[in-house]
Amino acid sequence: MKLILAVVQDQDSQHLMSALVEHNFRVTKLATTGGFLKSGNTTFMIGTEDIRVDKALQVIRDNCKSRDQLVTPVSPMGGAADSYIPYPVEIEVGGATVFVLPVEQFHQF
Ligand code: 2BA
Repeated sequence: MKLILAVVQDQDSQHLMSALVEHNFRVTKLATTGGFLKSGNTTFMIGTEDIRVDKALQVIRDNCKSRDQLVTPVSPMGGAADSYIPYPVEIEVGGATVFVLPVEQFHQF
């Protein structure tokens, strides 16, 4: 058995949840916060048999898209802070960041 942890953008979370349930995956959805943007994202916990991991990855890939986002750096990189004019820079936030972990034991009491 594997545990899939997938960090996705909030905008994709409802579609992804529906698609996973439609494909008979058991899912837990967590409200999370990205360390870099310090804004909300969504993390899915999906426990599934090894043989179904590829299907889960496909459903995630099909329902999550990457987007460009403007970010204003908070402070200059080693320069003088008093003359610093913050310019927004564009970064690409990925469709999904996915970890696949082995599950040693699974219990439901
Ligand atoms: P955040 O940490 O808020 O990062 C959002 C986006 O900011 C990242 O998109 C990346 O494009 C950029 N970014 C992050 N750290 C950066 C840095 N040190 N320098 C420059 N740009 C940086 P993604 O890479 O697609 O990540 C989306 C979200 O997935 C992350 O939100 C975080 O919540 C999670 N994540 C990504 N990699 C992770 C990892 N190795 N471990 C745990 N969570 C991760």
